[in-house]
Order: sequence, then C-alpha cells, then structure tokens
Amino acid sequence: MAREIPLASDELKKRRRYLSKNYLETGDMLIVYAGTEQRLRNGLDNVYPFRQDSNYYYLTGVKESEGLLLIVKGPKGDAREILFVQEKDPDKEKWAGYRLGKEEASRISGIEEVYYLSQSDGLTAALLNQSQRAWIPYPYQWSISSKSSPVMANVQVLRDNFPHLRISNALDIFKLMRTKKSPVEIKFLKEAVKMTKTALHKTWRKIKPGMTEYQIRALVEYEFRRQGGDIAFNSIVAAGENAVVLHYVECDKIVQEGEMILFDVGAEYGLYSADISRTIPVSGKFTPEQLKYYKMVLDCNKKVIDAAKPGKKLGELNDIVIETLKDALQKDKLIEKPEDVSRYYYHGVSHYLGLDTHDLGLNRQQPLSVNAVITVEPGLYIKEKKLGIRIEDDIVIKRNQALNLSKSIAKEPEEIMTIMKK
Ligand SMILES: [Mn+2]
Repeated sequence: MAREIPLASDELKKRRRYLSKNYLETGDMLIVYAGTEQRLRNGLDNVYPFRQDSNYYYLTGVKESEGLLLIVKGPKGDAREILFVQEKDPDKEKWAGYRLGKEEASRISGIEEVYYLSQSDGLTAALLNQSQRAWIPYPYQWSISSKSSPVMANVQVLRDNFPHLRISNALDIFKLMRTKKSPVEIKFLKEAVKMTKTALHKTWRKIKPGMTEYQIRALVEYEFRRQGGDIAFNSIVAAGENAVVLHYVECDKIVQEGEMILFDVGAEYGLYSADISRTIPVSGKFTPEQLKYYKMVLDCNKKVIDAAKPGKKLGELNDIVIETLKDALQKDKLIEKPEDVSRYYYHGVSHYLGLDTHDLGLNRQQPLSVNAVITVEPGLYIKEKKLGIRIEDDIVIKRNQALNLSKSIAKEPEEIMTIMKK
C-alpha cells in the first residue's frame, strides 16, 4: 500500500478527546480490541485475511492484529489512554511479518502510554475493578449461536469476572461519531472512488460477448490492486438475470450479446470503502427496452441525489424511489397495482459509507447530518426480462446540496456507449 497516507496523529488525538469529553463519564472505561485474532483455516498454518477493527483503527490509526485500546475517564474529567500492542519478536517477525512495537505504535497513534500485550491482563483487571461502567463495541444483532464469537466471549468474561460493572455497547458512541466524516476521511473516500472509476472505465473497454463474469471481475480487481488499493467487499459482476440477485457472487456465467451487466464494486483505500454500481450493455449498445428501464432507474438516482440534504431521512429518500417507480411501472403496464412495485425493487436506496461499506450510522428514521456520507442506489430487477439495473453513487451531505463523489463515473447512456466504443 505504498500510496496510503497514514492518518495524522493529531486527528486521532482529536477523535479520542472528543469521545471521552462527550460520551464518557467519570468511572467509565472504553475497551476496543484490534479485531478478531488471526484465525487459522482448518487448524493448519494458513490464516484467514486479517482486517483491522474499524473502531480500533478510527481511534488509533494502528494496522496490526491483536492489540487493545483502553480509555479511562478519571475523577477530574481527565482521560487516561492506554494502548497494548504485540511484542517485538525477531524470530516470529521472520515468519509472520514486521511488528510495530511500542515506539512506532505510540508515534502513529499519538498515545503516550503504550505497553506490550503480556502486561494487559493485570492492568486491565485493575482498571476494571476501579470502574463502574465498561463500554465495549459488540454486534447489535446476535443470537445464542453467535455467543461463540470472540467479541461476545469478551463481553461474557466481563460479566462473569466483574459483576459490579454496567456494560454498555460502545457502538452507540461510534455510530454518532463515525456518521460525520472529517475532511481527511472524505479525502480517503475520494481516492477509493477514483480507483473504482479507473477500474470500471478500463474494464468496460475490454468487455466482449463470450467472456465470463469472473474474467470481467478479475479485470476490475486487478485495477484496484494495481493502483495500490484493496477490495472493499465481494465484487458483484452479474450478467443477464443474475443481476436480480442482490448479492450475487458466483460470477461463473458467460456473458452474452444483448445482455446487460451489473457491477457493484468498490476499492478500499486506507481502509475507507467506495461502493459503486453501474449497469452496462455487453455489446456497448442499449436495446430500446433496456434503455427505457435504465432511464427510470437513472431518474430515481438523480431525484434522490437532488433531495439529499441535512435533515432528510434515509427512509424519505427511499420513498422517492418507490413513488417514482410506481408511476413509471404503472404507465409501462409492468404493474397494475402501485404496491406491486415491491416485486421489482426490493432494497433500500441508501446506507452510510466509510470505514465499512455498510457503515455504522444513524437509523433510517433519523435526519441526515452535514458531512454524512451515504450511497444512492436505486434499482430495478425484472427477472422475466432477465434484466437487473442498479445505479449507485457515493455522496457527501453538504449544507445546501449533496456533493457527488462519483460524479465522473459514467452513468448517462451516451457516456457509457462512448467509453465502450474505445
Ligand atoms: Mn451499496
């Protein structure tokens, strides 16, 4: 990741200070783990790819497996920040890679009190004994069967060993903070979107009938990596009727002349995710029927971007799509009753975007705030016509109007046809 600019420790300090000042009370302690520990595949020595926990990264800027962040709010309103990281170990580093060590982790995060993990149990227990409340992020939705997850195991350890503690879900804090993006975060998102644009436009020029979906996906992902980016989520390249499956990932079909291909892909840059959908004709030309439905979706996409302002709710934005499609599809005679629109459009139009593709954020009935970043992704899925269309942009909510980060990724039919001709 040669191109990645590290987060400035000033910004990280500001985030931690804001969090402890606004959300922690005296006697509170925040606990954030670096992520799920490196997990072995089938008990052998091959591990699953590690992804830093977004909240840990958001507060520390540290990219390394294991590790633990504690913030303890003291009696005078002061906040003690402690970071534990993996011990330097020249032998292990020869096999599994470089470890930051205390000095480097301190320099990146701006946290002065950094220790090795071997010291974490004793100090953490002592601090928990003095605290009244522990804030720890854990999934909102979990069932009995997900109790085996490492995060829930940690929550259970807290409950069993420190029964005096009140345990609160720190996601309630992170969702408020992470909803509003800073200029640095928007810069990262812009870069991720730019990489995605290059990947899509370059790939479209190479598409020919007879290729497979996975070959086309490989071209997109090659471009992400060539530019120093990563793959933010399982890329969707779905031709013909595969495009009506929202999270289609098999990608094993041969694409045919006359079909459309739906791309829902995103590069990740500095752990920030782009999320872009475009739908293009395999042969480089739309049929009149494809164009008719494509324009309905494009109309929805533009109406929602125009309407996206501070104070609007995601639920209201989705209503715009439903109303627009109800009218259009009734005129088209594809549906008789307005409520039948749900046969052809069956997801929400927006979600928050950031360190996670489906980012933490406020719920659908809470108003949008300035500097929130959301997707706008209306779709139309007509299985009987073997046609699925989605057009998705990534936008920043500004004071008066939305800033469309993906404005320059072609979505007008003429623009798409021009790119594909080259
Ligand atoms: Mn999306």
